[in-house]
Amino acid sequence: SEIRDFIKKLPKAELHIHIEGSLEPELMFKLSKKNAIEIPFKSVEEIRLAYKFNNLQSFLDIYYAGAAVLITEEDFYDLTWAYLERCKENNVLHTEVFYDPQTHTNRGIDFDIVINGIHRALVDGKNKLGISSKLIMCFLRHLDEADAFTTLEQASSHLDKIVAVGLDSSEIGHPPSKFERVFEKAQSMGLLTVAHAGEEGPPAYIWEALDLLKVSRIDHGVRALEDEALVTKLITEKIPLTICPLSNIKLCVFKKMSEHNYRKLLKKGLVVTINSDDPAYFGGYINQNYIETAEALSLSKEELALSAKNSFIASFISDEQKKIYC
Ligand code: ES4
Ligand code: ZN
Repeated sequence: SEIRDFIKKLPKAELHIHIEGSLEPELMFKLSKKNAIEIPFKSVEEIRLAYKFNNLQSFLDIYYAGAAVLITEEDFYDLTWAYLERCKENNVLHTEVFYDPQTHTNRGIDFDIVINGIHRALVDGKNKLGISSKLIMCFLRHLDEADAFTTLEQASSHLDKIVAVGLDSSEIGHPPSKFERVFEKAQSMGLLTVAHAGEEGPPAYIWEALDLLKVSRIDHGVRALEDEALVTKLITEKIPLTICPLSNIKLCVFKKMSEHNYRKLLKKGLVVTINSDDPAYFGGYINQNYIETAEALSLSKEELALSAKNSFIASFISDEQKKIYC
């Protein structure tokens, strides 16, 4: 259709993608055999059929189990390279990639193996595909502060490869305040900060991310609409939200796409962006997210173009680069 063609041709930046969430069943199956890691599935089809979630936690349990097939630097390279090829297909010119070191270090994989494999693919992505990128290291919020400090320490010899720290995993019960001191340390090391907040958790968690963690962006943030003063702050201070529509449907944050508040947020003047989150698990890469959102909410071409423009504005590229893209 016309709107699909428009979306496919639109130059986009992606700002909310977990690299472990781009692990397609085919690669998961292949790596499970190569590395002799047992997964509770007998075929690629069986893996896909298991992707039915009630909430964030029911997804995370499967996501962490899947990530266990990643062992060598080459595995992390191949995972990242496969995602970059999808970027090319989706006309993503710039991507800011999350990864979760603790998912790997806590099962005995060396911190350096993970970051070196991902980083090498990102460098090749720039040289061979022309896709620019940044890497964001996320802390798993269900783990404790000390574990996050250890992870930050491990990152200290790789600061040239990381632009920011983030906060992900199980939101409810693990408020941003739990990581105030870790984020303060990260900032003292020259890193920017972002955090998942207001996906399942209350607006109070978005306030904490802003006031305590000093974030440049809120990941998800769809529950901000429940708090009028918060919406005013996000608009006035131009704090971007990285929204993941298909993720929100698959994890039952909204019952169906026609009930998603994306258009309402956009119309209020928030700097909202459309992203894929965990595309191998949630039914599509960034274009699929744009298409399904556009169709369900009747987004106009202008609204789609604004969403794509927002993605560059909200990115961590230099102002010089932004002038070229916007
Ligand atoms: C995630 Cl959708 C989502 N929310 C929180 N943490 C995550 N890690 C990977 N996907
Ligand atoms: Zn996410």
